[in-house]
Amino acid sequence: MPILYSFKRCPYAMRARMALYLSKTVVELREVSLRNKPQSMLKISPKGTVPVLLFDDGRVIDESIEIIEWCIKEKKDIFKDTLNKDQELFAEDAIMLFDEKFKFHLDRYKYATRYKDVDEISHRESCVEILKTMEKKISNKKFFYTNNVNKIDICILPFIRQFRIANPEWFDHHNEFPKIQKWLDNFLKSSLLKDIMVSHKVWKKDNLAIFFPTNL
Ligand SMILES: N[C@@H](CCC(=O)N[C@@H](CS)C(=O)NCC(=O)O)C(=O)O
Repeated sequence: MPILYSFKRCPYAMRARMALYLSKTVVELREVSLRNKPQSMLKISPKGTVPVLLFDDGRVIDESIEIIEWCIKEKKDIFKDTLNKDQELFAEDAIMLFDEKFKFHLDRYKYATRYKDVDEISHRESCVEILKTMEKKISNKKFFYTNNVNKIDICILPFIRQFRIANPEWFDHHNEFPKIQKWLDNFLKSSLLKDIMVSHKVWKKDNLAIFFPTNL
């Protein structure tokens, strides 16, 4: 059985857990403290980020998108709906935009005190600009393009969730991206989110193994 080093609230680990969950891939879950990462994880992935997926044969995948790609390739049809070519291209660009730009501004908005001389409001505005471009493209379905979750949803929604958490009142009353608010709300109410956000104690070497997902 593969081992997943994970951190409950990390958006990258969340998207990897969603892909594993949707593909019904059972893993041994090792909850990590980011301040005290286990040596066994650093040995197989010295860059020290979660998620890290380790297979029985020693193969390691330590990028969240690659874990999702592995789930899609191995288990097929993990997403119920197929996007058209334009939607697929937009989804890929949007995922990159969130990984590269939105996350940068999100960190400086949400954790402004960790950085020197940052203006949290201007970083919040940069996030808003990105959300406004998404607002123009989103459908009226339950998720971004479809009624079932797709790759764009599991990749991006964990970041928007964090963006809201920085100031829920402000987010909920902001009026420039109503469809994005609804999109996030559908995700926050989903059993998918509930099932992948189960809390676990930080893993230690001699602990009993915890399996994820728990409800398969
Ligand atoms: N490109 C990586 C990014 C993963 C990442 O940055 N994860 C954060 C947690 S959200 C992390 O592990 N940071 C290391 C640290 O905080 O020490 C991926 O997609 O898997």
